[in-house]
Amino acid sequence: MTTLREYLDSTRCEETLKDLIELIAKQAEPIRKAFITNQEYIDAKNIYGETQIALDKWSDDHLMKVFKESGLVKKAASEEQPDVIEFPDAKADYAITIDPLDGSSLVQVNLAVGTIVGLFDNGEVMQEGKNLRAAMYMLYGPMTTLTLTVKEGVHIFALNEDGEYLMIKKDIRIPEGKLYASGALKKDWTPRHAEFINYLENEGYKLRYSGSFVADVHQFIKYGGIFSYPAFKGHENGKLRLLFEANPLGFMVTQAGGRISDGEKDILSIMPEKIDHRVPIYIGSKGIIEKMEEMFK
Ligand code: P6P
Repeated sequence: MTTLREYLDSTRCEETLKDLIELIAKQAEPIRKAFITNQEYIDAKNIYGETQIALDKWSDDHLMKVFKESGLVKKAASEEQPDVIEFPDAKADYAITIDPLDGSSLVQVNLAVGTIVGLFDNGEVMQEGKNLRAAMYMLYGPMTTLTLTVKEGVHIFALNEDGEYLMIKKDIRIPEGKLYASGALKKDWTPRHAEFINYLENEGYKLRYSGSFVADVHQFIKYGGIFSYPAFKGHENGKLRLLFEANPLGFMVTQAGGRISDGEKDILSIMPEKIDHRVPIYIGSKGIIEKMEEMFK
C-alpha cells in the first residue's frame, strides 16, 4: 500500500508543502491521545459564543505550537481564536485555516470528530476558498483517517499501528446518493429550505446527521447526497464558518466532483469579510446541489 510520503512524492507538490502536510497529519496521534483527559467544558467561550471544551483549546494550542516551530507557516487562522496569528520568522509562505477539533463535544459520547485544515501558499488566509493550494482533514473515528487533496484528486489514508498513513482509497468521486442532513431547528427553517427538505424526503433521501460537520460530509463523499446547515430564523448566514469549515471541505468535495453552495452560488468564490464570516451551507453531490439552486431561484 502507498504511504503518504510516497503519494506526495508522486505529485507536483513543493518539498515544503509535502513536509507541512506530513507534519500536520502526524498531529492526529497526540490529538487523539488527548481525548481521554480533556473532555470537560471549560469556563471559556469562542468568538461565536460557544462554550469551549478543554479539547478545543488543547488541540488549537498544540497545532499553533507545531506551526510556529515548523518555520513553514506565515499566518494561521483558527475557529478557536479571535484574530489571525502571524509567525514573522517563517521561512515559507504557507497560510493555514484550521478547525482544530470540529464536533469536539461529541468526543464524550464517542462519535467521530475531526481536524479540518485549509492550506494557502501565498501567505494570506483572508481569500476565496478557490485559491486553496491543498485541503485535508483527519477524522477520528473507528479508524484515524486522513482525507487529502493537493488538486490532483481526493485520496484517503488510514493510520496504521506503526503510525504510518497508508492509502486506502484513491481518486474519490462523489456519487449522486440519497442521503441528506440539515442543521438548525425545523421550526426555524425558511420556507424554501423546508420545501427543499420535503422534496428530498419525497424523493426517498434518508437522514444522516451526527452533529459533526466533517464526519457527516465524509460520509456523503463516500455515499453521495447533500449536507446542509441553512440560514434559519434570526441567522441569515447560518451557523458554520466560511474559513474553517465551508472552504476546506467545499474545496475537497469540489475536487471530488461535488459542489458547495450558499443556496445561490459557489461558496468557494466568496471573499471573506471577517475571520468569523458565517455562510449557509449546502454541500455534496453536484446534481442535487444544482437542483437545489434551481428550486431556490
Ligand atoms: P448543531 C459542531 O459544533 C458544528 O460546528 C459542526 O461540526 C456541526 O455540523 C454543527 O456545528 C452542529 O450544530 O446546531 O446541530 O449542534
